[in-house]
Amino acid sequence: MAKEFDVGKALRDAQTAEFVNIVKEKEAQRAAVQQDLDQAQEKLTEAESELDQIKHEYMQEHITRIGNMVTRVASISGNDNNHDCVTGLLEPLTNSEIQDLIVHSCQMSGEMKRAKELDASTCVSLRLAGLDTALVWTKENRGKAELKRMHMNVREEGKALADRLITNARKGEDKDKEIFDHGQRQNRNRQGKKNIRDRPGRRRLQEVPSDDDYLDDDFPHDSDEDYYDEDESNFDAEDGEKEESEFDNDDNGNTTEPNLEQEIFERLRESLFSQPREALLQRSKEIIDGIKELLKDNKNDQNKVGEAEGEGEEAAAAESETKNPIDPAAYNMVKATLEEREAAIERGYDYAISAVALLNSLIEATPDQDQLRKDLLSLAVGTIVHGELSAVHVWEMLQAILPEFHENVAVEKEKTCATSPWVASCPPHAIFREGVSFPPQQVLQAAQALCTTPTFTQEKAQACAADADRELPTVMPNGYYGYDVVEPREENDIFGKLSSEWNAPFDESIQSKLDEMDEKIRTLRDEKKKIEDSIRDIDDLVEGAKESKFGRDGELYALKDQCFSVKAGKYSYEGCVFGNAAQKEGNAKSGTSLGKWNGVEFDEETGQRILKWTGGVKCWNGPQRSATAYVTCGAETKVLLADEPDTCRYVLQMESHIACDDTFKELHEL
Ligand code: MAN
Repeated sequence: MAKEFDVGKALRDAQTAEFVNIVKEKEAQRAAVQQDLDQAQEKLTEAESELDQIKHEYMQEHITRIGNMVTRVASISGNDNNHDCVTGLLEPLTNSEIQDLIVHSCQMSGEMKRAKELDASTCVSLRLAGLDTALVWTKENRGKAELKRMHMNVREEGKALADRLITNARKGEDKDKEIFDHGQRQNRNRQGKKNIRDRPGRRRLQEVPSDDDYLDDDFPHDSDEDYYDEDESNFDAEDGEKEESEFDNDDNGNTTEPNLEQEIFERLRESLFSQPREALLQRSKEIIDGIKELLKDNKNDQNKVGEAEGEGEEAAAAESETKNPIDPAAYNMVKATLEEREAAIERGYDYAISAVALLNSLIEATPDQDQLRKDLLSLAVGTIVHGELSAVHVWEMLQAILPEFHENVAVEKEKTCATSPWVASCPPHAIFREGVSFPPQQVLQAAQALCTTPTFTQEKAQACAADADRELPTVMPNGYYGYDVVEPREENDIFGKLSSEWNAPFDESIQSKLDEMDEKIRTLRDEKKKIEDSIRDIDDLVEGAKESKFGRDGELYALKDQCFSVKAGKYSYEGCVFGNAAQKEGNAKSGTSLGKWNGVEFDEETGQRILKWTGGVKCWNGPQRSATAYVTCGAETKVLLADEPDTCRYVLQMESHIACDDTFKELHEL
């Protein structure tokens, strides 16, 4: 024992002396490392503000550029000689006409396939247009939203806006998830429609012809109520219903509180622009019901034929052969096409309702009339650009919005399968506002091109042929009931050209500067983190030494992160100093955790060091596993024995030089 003690004590003395030096050294380093940290922080702050500056400049440049473009496009005094750019598009319009243009632009872009893919029920193009002019809206709720005018020079606002603009410029519009999440997804239309159709005395826009003027008299107005019954029952299963119900009619059938959204919707669907949409929805319902019925009958007939053949009753078979054969595939195709158009129209309404809500909040928040006018111009151009609308779309909208054109539209009294409110506007003509010809030349030219496209009129004829005698159509051409499926503009469209200028490719020098700064900041952050880690190590050591974390004399420091193990029965037990303890079966690499390091204690009576691990894997019907090692003096560090005196409580017997101190010497009278 004396020999073991001497060897152990010599090693222990050397190591504890070394520990004192290490602690001193680290303590001395502390100030210098702190300085490194301060410097790293300074560099990082500098780089971050440099990055902010670049972003800020980009933002300012972007917003100024967009502002100039809007002025050029909107004003009549623009450069007329350049046929590649639209000018005079908005100045002749009143504020409310511009608002209508924005709303219907949203409606049209909502009807596009892209809107379906985005799955947003907020007018994405209007919100993107807002970003381009420092306007941001809060989430919409029940037809309301709040406008936030971002002040570029208020630090956080400017930063947020710049980041959004740059994200969009880098990744393209489809990536701005935040915007898409700003709408509600409660299938408001279905619910709204049901309520609206039930409600007596609905409000009308004055200049709009009534349904009765517009729609074919054969339409079943009276059965309107059950128009959406099917959807109603679907809706029951969806989560939006409860939320919506407080605005529903109460038990007596009285409307308790007006639903703003519903009102907006009501006005929208009665606008002249929505008339072909409403007409198609009505006719579509009729056709889909008819097709369902027809296909059902047809199936029954076929079954009868089957039975008849089976039973050999030739008379019955012969009878059903005399009926007109029908083509279920064709009818199913018509049905699918109509359902697609219905869904598109509903999405369009979603977008348009959103646009009204956003514009209402803009008007509310902008008492300054000059500012409001400026905002409306930017938003109108931006919504058309971001919404992928074409010159023909703009022309169509203007036909519905400007009273001067209503005469054309109203001429079409006899509403048929081939009716389009815009068809009567061919050939397109200009009007005069404040002595200026309107709409701009390029828009008129696009309309002219459409009017002279043979398919434009041919399609209508085809649609009418299909609808002859009000039988169920077997083809569903575009333009049926005046509704043209809304497709994104072609690239060579005048607004396509505007769009490529608007969404100018992210300047390469800015792009590379941003990338460079990002990389620099990343490196600086890594450096800073490394310094922080080393400060934490120093503090752990210095503080740990003071708190005897490494034993009374720091003797445990030399064993830091070393593991010791022993075999006992079918298990082996392992304890790591400042690490974990585990029980392993056979030669398994991993095993059952017996706990994490929980410190060292000194037993005055025995002179032993007590190492503790706690919080191991929970024992079935018992405590969490834990391990305790009793270390007594020995020349070599090793585990002698392991035992489980109580279930899941493990005890190790160890020897190590760390326990070869004066207490041990005295106790054993060495
Ligand atoms: C395992 C081992 C034993 C322990 C039992 C408790 O078999 O960890 O040491 O006693 O579980 O169920």
